[in-house]
Formats: sequence, C-alpha cells, structure tokens
Amino acid sequence: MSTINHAPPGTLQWPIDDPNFTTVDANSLQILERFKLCFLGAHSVGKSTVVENLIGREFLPHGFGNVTRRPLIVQLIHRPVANRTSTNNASTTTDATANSTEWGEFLHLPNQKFFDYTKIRDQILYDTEAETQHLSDSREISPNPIHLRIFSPKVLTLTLIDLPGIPVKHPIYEQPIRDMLIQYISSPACLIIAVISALDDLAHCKALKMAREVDPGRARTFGLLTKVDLMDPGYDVVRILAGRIISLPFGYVPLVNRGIGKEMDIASALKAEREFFKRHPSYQAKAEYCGMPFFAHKLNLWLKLRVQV
Ligand SMILES: Nc1nc2c(ncn2[C@@H]2O[C@H](COP(=O)(O)OP(=O)(O)O)[C@@H](O)[C@H]2O)c(=O)[nH]1
Ligand SMILES: [Mg+2]
Repeated sequence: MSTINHAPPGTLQWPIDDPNFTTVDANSLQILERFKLCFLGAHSVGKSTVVENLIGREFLPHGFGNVTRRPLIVQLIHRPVANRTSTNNASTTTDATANSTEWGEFLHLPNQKFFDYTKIRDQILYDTEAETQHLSDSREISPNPIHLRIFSPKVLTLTLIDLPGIPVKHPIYEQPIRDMLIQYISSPACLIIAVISALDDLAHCKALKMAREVDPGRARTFGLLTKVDLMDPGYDVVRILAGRIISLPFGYVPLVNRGIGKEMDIASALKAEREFFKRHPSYQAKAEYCGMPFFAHKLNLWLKLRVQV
C-alpha cells in the first residue's frame, strides 16, 4: 500500500508540496478559482464544522437545530505574506496586530477588515438574525446569502459554500429552500460535498438523492460520514465505505468532528480524530483513509486533475 501524502491538517492547500503555488501557472489557477465546494446535508450533521476544519479556523456558528439559516459563501483568497497591502482600513488595530497576515471582509461591509475570527462569527450571527427576524418562524431560512472573503497566505483560492440544512417535515417552506439548494449544486463547477451523519440511514439520505438529480453520474459528488464516534458499540460504517449501500465513484470519508461539550481547538480535534481511527477495531487497518486530512487529500487530487485537463 502506498503512503498517502496527506494535506497538512486544517488547511486546504494545493499543491500539497507547494503551498506557495510557484509551480502552478496562471491559467491553472484561474481554472481552480472557478470551483465551488457546496456542503449539502440535513440540519446538524456537521457541515459548518467541516467547513471550519478545512479552512483551519473557527469562525462559524454551529450547534443543534437550524443554525445556518442563510447560505454563507466563503471566498478564500490566497495572499502571500510579502504582497500584503497596508491595513489602514482595519476595524481594530489591536486585532490587526495580533493577526496581521489574514483577515476577513464581508461584501456588505466594504472597507472593514476583520482580523479576529470570533468577530467574524458574531457578524454572521448578527446578519443571520437581521435577515430572518421578520420571518414568521424562527427556524426559517433566507435564501439571501452572506458573502465573506478570507485573505490568507494559508489558503487555496477557492470558494466554499456552507448551505442551510435540507428541510424536513416542514412542507410550507420546504420547496423554496429545496429549489435554492438545487440551484447552488447545479453548476458544473460545484463539487457537491454530501455531509451525512453516520447515525442516519444512508438508504434514505436526502443529500445523496438531491445530488443525484443534478449529478446523475456522481462525477462531482463526495460523501462525508460524520459522527462516527457517536455510533453504538458494535456498529460501524464499513459497509458504506465499501460502497455496498450507495456507491459513489469518489467514495466516502468517515470523520470524527468536535462534538458539543468537547471544547477543543481544531488541531486538538484533528489529533483526537486520528487517535480514534487508529484505535477503533473497524478502522485501524485503514486509518490513513479516514479523517479530515484524507478528505483534504482527496479534494486536492480531484482539483489537481481538473486543472491538468
Ligand atoms: N460527536 C460529534 N459531534 C459532531 C460531529 N460533527 C458535528 N458534531 C456536532 O454536531 C452539531 C452540529 O454541527 P454543525 O456543524 O453546526 O452542523 P450543520 O448544521 O450541518 O452545519 C455541533 O454541536 C457539532 O459539534 C462529529 O463528527 N462527532
Ligand atoms: Mg451549519
């Protein structure tokens, strides 16, 4: 078995061995910039947590119920440290000093740089509330997206879209939200990341059904199985990984994300995930094919193949 050259934990970088992209020509980078990763799945399966893990920064509200109630379009912009422009427009100099090489900007707040990720999270919460508070049901979703740009030397220039959960048992607003989600995942430049809880029945998975409508050949659909740590003893996702239930050409990656009540930073969570798969009798033989770094590696390969065609 060949050794896998994992992407560094918590980062979405390509090429893996060339974080400054010196070997990537401008044309390839332009192709890459077109791609959008759409995170599709039911409520609370872990979509926002996965987005944070990929970027390696904690800046999204998450938890139980409908937390993500507006699509969040996160445009990552690779910005080498040396080319950084001045931070004159910084909203707070203290944050800028603390974290001067990367920052966030919201499209609707021009000239405001957010150097503190907790303030980005507060702003997302504020904008979600402001947009949805007039709706009759607090669980309602607005199709009006929040646009956030993250400038960093550590990211690949790429767009990630954290979508609201697929609505269930709420027929009044189910159809418009469904239509909105379909619209996002229809673009051929969209990679559909179907996020599925390992506790749910895969045979009835709405995310995979919806993805099939727009990507019948499964040429741009990836499966992520979250909450593997919450399965009862004796249960595992091995049959799913083997493609015996619903097969996907790019397969599934099992994940153990940070859970509620387990306060830890992303690096510690990735370490705990690695330990989980290494120790678990069902996964230990193939532990290197499990977890967030393997998913980042798969994504990197997929993107690399696209820019080479
Ligand atoms: N134990 C455990 N908890 C998880 C996992 N993934 C997500 N969670 C928790 O599930 C809740 C919902 O996660 P969130 O990312 O907000 O889900 P979203 O609604 O799909 O965006 C949060 O409290 C997460 O900490 C996992 O793999 N294991
Ligand atoms: Mg969410």
